[in-house]
Amino acid sequence: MERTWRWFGRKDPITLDMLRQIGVEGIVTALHEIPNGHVWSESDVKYMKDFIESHGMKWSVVESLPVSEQIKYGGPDRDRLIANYVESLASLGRNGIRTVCYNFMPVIDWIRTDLDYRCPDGTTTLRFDWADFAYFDCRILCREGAEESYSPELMARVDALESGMTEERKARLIDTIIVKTQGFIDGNIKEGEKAPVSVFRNLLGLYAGIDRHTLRENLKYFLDSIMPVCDEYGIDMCIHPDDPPFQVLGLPRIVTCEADIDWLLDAVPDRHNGLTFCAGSLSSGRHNNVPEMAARYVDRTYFVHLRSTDVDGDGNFVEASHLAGRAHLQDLVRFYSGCSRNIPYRVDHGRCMLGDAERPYNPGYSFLGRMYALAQVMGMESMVK
Ligand code: DNO
Repeated sequence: MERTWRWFGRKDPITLDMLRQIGVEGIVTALHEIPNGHVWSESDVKYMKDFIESHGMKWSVVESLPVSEQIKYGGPDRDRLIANYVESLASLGRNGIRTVCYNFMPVIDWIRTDLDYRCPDGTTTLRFDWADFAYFDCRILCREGAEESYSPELMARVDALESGMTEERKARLIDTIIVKTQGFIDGNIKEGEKAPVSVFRNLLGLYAGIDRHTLRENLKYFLDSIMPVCDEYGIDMCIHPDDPPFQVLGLPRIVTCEADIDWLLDAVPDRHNGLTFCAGSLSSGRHNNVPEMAARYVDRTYFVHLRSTDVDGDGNFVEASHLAGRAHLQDLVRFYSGCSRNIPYRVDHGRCMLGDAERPYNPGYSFLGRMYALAQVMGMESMVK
């Protein structure tokens, strides 16, 4: 396995020199300053690649080359945006960068409801709670028909939350769900947005009438259009599973389980249509058996995210230690280390610990917490070699 680390570019408070010291071999990054939908030129890609190489590492994986919403919902500008995407892939290909992670989640990328969940040992981690999420959906977003998406028991918990709800808590929920987790990954809503909820409502509106079937067709259309450039340069496209792997906010999500992944790999059988095996995202759906899925899809897996979760009886989940939880990272490390291909992996997310909270890190992307998790995974690797 190739040991990589997600680095957010020159603005990242974690420097490439620091990463070399902790055993990182490859960098996972993107040209974050280029707006979504614009072309990544060959020279911009080269500049970043040279910068990374001048620090003794390589640019191993692009995470992400973002897919514009219009491509996902099939808007009038989608062919132009796909042509731009193809051009960006060609720029990467000409620079020898051949692993690209992306996702096809409508409107909202990964979702959490608490970014500072306190663990018994004093560290903090990320959590998703259904009642908080349903509260956001039904009482803040006020999405039409939202209440029908939830069970009566869950709606009773939403009612119970109402009594203790303050304006400050509401603002924190909004910030957590649609701003803080989204802005830094080139999402739709940037930090500092004055009216995030109404921007978000408008975005949801774009998907009116787009069901699972149409979203799948749009994904196939996109992949069919980019496979020729991927074949030409040998680029592996690695879709990131939906996080969490279930339907939310009335939006279709189509990379949540084995049936979805089977469909995706069969619909576009070109071997450059592959997966980012995000153990953490998949583990937060109780329907997924992560080690079994790793084995089933290994031939089309070109990038691995190592992270784990604990899921309770109501489906709420919390990000677990990398040594625990339902992803069984020890089994995955043993399995991937035995593969003939040197698949890049990165430790995904980490606890906030030992002063991480005082630094301006993106949620989930602490330094000490991730370094600690990386050391745990390196320990696993050394035991199975
Ligand atoms: C969150 C990340 C995701 C991921 C994208 C890939 O921590 O795992 O934002 O990078 O979904 O496109």
